Amino acid sequence: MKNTLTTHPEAGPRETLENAFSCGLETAWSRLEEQEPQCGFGTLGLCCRICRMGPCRIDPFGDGPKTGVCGATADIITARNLIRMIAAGSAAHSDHGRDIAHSLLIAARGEATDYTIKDEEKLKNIAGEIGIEVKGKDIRQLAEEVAEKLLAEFGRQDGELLFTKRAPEKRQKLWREEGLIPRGIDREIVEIMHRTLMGVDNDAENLIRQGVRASLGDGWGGSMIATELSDVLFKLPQPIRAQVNLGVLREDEVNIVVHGHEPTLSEIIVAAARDPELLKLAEEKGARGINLAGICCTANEILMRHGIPIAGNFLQQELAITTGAVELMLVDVQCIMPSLGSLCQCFHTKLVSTSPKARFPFAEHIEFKEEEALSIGRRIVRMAIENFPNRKKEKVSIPSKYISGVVAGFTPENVYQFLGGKYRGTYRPLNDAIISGRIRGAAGLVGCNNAQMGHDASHVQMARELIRHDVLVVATGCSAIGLAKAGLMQPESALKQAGRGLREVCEAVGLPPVLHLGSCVDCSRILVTLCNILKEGGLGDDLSDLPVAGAAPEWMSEKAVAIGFYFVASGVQTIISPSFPVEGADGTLELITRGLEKIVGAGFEFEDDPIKGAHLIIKHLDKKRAALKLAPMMYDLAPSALTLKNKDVEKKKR
Ligand code: NFS
Ligand code: SF4
Repeated sequence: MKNTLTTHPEAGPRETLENAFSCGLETAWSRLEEQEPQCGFGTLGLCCRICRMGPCRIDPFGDGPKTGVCGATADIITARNLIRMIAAGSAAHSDHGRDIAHSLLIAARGEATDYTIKDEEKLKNIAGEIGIEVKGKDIRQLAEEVAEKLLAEFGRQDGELLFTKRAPEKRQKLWREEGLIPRGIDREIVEIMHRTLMGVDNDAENLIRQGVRASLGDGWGGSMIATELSDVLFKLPQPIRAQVNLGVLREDEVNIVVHGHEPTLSEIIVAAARDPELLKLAEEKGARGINLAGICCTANEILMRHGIPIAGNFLQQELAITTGAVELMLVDVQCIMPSLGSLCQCFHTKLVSTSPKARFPFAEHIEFKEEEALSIGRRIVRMAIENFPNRKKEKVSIPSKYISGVVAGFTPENVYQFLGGKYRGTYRPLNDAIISGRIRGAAGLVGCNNAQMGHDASHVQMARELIRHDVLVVATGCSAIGLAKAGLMQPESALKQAGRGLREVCEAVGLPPVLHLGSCVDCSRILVTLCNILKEGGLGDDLSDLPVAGAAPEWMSEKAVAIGFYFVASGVQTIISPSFPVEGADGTLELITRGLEKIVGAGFEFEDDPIKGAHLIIKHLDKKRAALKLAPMMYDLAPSALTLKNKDVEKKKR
């Protein structure tokens, strides 16, 4: 299978893949081969099936049709389809945020007694920030008021989303003047669906502007609410050591894999898996214990807060099952392949779906309700244990050597403590390191991996090239998992790969050069971190002044489109690969690259080569540094050795 070879040697468990193929099983890679060549019209974004006069397609090269039946041009078609992707992505993140807010609400009202408020300080901070009086209220009453007020953000009809106030004044003013401030999270998503209906908004720029507004409702709304309230309910993460990759599965234990996104479920499974009674049952069934591991972003949630090991990212979900060692995989929503159930048929693995929103072929459905959380969690864990004796030894193949250490659990709050020391949190040392040219700037690597591309290879190569050039990397989602698998979040080994300036700073403050900031909704932590850096001073007065950039180098989900857009709309230049499906329309392409830059001070760049992508970032950071008149980089890379560039440093050395 040709695509086997594209699996990144350090990140991807090739044996498991080969095991799957030798058993005649399908995976995303083999199904991709069957799909090839994939549709050229779709890749360029030139097809429309929004109404039933279609489907229509535009001929980009020959003398075929240049408009759809209704007269829609390539620009209109691509812009409509692109912002529909933003709507779907924002809807997913925001529905997640809504669910967390709802969980907090019923926990506060005493209707979901298995949840408690674990971070009272964060709750109080948020309450104060959104204008709720804290004094004299007990914690449950406060939680109820915060949950109600943030839940109202979803259905809000006008005004401005509360958390947009976290953005720098200048950015808020720009959004306001450009009509980009989201009024309500759901409202902007619904308006996309309205505007993209046949015969409504037929101006590519006007469409893209609405896409921007909805994406901001995700980043500074739904996703931010998800992150903030997850911290309140499940505690603010702290740096924690753990392990990643398929080697975390255990031959002698009951393996339960949680896959999906919402921590309301995975948190409960963590608790259930530690239940002494269930541990005893596992022993009785011949297992040495219960091993919980995660896939995708729910994995990041419980990694960040409990150090639960991660079995893999998006492209590894099928591989986890093909190890033959998973007793039960439970899923909730998002990024879950519909293939899992049939794959489980070849093994003893049970697939359990839990969300009323998401059912899957061959899955057993156990509906999750917060009101009965722990008893449902225990039922699922029990089911896994009882399935342990059904494991077929001859089918078990755990690629044990694929395992890496990781330090995860960074947040804007604790990075602040790290940098400033125990008693006085501050971003000063980071800003000073950027200003003096020890650190070039920062890059956020986010998003999925994609069977069309090498498994994690782009994430890993890009991150390595960046840290080599003294760029601090922060990562979330599947990108973070990919980087962790490649050992880049193990400070000891990662620091060796970092440039001298970055290494010096990281060693001094005790941070790794690649920081794990959490799940995909935790991209909102990146926004908050950037605001904090800006507030610290010396690096301009808007987010677009900062020497920072974003990248989604292997994206596949519509959620990544929404994330990319709210990064760009917040002033962060973003490198994307594969390209958004707009390349067949020059006008739309121009709009989301240079056009957006004129409006929000940042745009998209498409680059499939991760090294070239890294250098686009480096070039962008250098441009921002020059505009801020910052010192030249202290150490720059010569072909073979590090050379000193900054004259002051040279003097000092003498
Ligand atoms: Ni986000 Fe991509 Fe999914 Fe997480 Fe992974 S595929 S857009 S990174 S798990 S949400
Ligand atoms: Fe074709 Fe226009 Fe209908 Fe799209 S909306 S399918 S371009 S007729």
